[in-house]
Amino acid sequence: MTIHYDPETLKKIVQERTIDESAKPVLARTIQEGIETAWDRLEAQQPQCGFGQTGVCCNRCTMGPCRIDPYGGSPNRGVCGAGADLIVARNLLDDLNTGAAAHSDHGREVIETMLETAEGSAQGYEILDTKKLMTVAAEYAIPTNGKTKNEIAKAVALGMLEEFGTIKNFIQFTRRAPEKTQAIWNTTGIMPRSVDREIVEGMHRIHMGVGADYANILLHGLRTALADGWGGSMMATEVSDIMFGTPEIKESWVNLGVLKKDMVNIILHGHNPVLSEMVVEASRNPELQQLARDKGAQGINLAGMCCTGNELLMRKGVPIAGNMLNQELALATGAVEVMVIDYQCIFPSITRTAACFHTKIVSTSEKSKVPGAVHMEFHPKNAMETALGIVKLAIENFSYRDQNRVLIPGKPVKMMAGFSVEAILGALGGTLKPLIDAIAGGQIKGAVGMVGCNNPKIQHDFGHVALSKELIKRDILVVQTGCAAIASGKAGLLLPEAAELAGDALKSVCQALGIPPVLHMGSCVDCSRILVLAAELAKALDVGIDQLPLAGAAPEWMSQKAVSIASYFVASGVFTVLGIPPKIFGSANVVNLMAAGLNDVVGAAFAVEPDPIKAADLIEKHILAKRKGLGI
Ligand code: SF4
Ligand code: MSK
Repeated sequence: MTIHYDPETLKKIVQERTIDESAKPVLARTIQEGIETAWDRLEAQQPQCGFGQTGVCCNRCTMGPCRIDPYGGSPNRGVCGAGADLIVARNLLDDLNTGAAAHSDHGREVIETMLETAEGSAQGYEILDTKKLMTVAAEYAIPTNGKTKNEIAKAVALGMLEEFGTIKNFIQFTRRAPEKTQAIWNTTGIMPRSVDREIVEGMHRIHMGVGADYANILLHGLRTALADGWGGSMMATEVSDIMFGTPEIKESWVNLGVLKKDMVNIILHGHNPVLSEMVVEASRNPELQQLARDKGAQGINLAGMCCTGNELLMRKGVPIAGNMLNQELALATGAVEVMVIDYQCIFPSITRTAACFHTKIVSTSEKSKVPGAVHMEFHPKNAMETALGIVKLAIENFSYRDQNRVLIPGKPVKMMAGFSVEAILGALGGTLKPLIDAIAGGQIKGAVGMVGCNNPKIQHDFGHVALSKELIKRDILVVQTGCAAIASGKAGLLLPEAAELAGDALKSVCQALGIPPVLHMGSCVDCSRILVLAAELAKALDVGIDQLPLAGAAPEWMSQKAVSIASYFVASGVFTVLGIPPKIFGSANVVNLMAAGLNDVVGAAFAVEPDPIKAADLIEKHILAKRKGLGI
């Protein structure tokens, strides 16, 4: 069905929804052809529930659901007697738990794959980064003398799997934090004991009638978040590096223009790289390449989406089609044969979008099935077989593409990615000293870790791009992960030439090193790389992370994982500005604790500021105060 809009109205709607130039023509198509997207569904949800937005509805038990008047009127208690503070705090912990669980469960799967690889039962994998394997083995005090690579990898995997339910009461990677930061965690009682324990205890604490002290509940939230950042997520990053290689600086391409009209297009979407790494290998299979040519295609084209895309970009240089709000638009190009999904951030309605075209959605995880998808379940023991099967399915589906409906807009944008901590150290000549000198000398005023998603409540990519530009203009270096990094890539900020947009001081540093002023550090779990970098800086200066001129930002966040990430940033001592208000404004006490009280507990707190200029003001003020504290 074609819906007729006058060109000006259509242009205005598209303009309001996104700043992504490559997305605009496709977005216009979705509007004209009635292909539903998240923006349409957000509109259909208006007005959204004020109780939900302020966090004061509770549906935990069958005496409810209950809701509290967020303005202090009546009712002010649920049936059980819970007030706004408790209900808001429990809801927040619920979100945080879910996010920490998602990251950590992903981490566990990567570790299990390494275990099966080391035991020889995984198909097609090998241990690629022996250097990192040895480093991590040393941290876990695993003897390596006379041992084979696989024996060491097996011991590391078992050591890490033990961390999920350990009774030794600490997580090994928390020892990477500076002593002063660890001391804060010990004093406040938020040193995480094990990954699963904190998440399970968090679930326990939000059960009806388990405690009524909102602050106590939120402190446990910080402990759970630390178990994610310094536990589940960090293990996911480190083991992915060991298995698939630690990222090095490389160039690639980004936006919907990476799709190719004359090739079989396969999009890899989700978060866990274990299968998609195999799809990359499978796509090089000569027989499949020939089959693609036999079907009339020039070859097989892989493109990433969201964080599976970031993982493949960082290590393999696979181009990336877009971030979270690009997922439906990629399908609406009509050029995608198969979208492979693992889990997280995949719209549940993705198969409805695919059904508008010939595209097949291939689900691969037992825990993330979607009605209407072809399910090709991934297991390490048959990884290559599954990957070959997926690529073959895509090639066969190429025959069903209607080339007259293909709309691939514009040209892809070049970008630089692969800034692991190791790659950053490499660019600096093997030591952090040049970075520390640049910070001390004021050429770099400070650094911001910008993370998180897209959210149709904010013009797509605007939050990330506007804040990044504002920060670099003020000589503040930006490091990014997740959808934030993809947004910057599309806007051209991940290129050394973008240094022209930076302040003179930062510009000179970037030009001397040949790096962009915004560095792509990886996927959502790779926010742990930001923690490691911050820890190394703090250790070099013999201070806690909370004393550094650093900040965090999540301008367009939406997911529960983002709640966990922002919380482990703050719990680690990093002031963090959110562009979307969290669902806590029904409790003044919770807001006060999060925005101010935490400063006395962990040396950092949250702020909410959707306006990028004002957010940059807050961040700069914070960074200048921290510089003053350090006497620089
Ligand atoms: Fe209502 Fe209390 Fe049950 Fe929540 S736990 S639904 S506030 S009675
Ligand atoms: S993919 S969690 S939308 S960053 Fe990691 Fe993007 Fe947020 Fe998902």
